[in-house]
Amino acid sequence: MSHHQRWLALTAVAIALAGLVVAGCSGRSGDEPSPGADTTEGGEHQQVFAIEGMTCEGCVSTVTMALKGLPGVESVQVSLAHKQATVTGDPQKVTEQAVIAAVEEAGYKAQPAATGADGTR
Ligand SMILES: [Cu+2]
Repeated sequence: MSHHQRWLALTAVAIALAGLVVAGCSGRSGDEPSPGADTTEGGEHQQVFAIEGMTCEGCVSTVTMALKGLPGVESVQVSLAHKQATVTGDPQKVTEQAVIAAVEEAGYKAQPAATGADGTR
């Protein structure tokens, strides 16, 4: 075993760690989404929110993680191109306020998007 190999291995680890830190552009490691204990049947509902402030895929995953951590949320679809987040879950638990608060806590802005033809803004 040469000293060179060990040094190279350590360097590789350091680079990998640095890469992980850079990947989360806002520097926040999202909370692990707690596996929901109760799954409501037939209560699925989609809500669409306009998200402000996202600039890269790192932002997308930050917002996604923040929303997935909310109680009642089943799935989250965040689009950087459309600046939108689609949240699927139990409408009784996933309130607009909860979603907006979670997005703001992650460092972005959210507001309910008009999904119908009437785009009041
Ligand atoms: Cu970003």
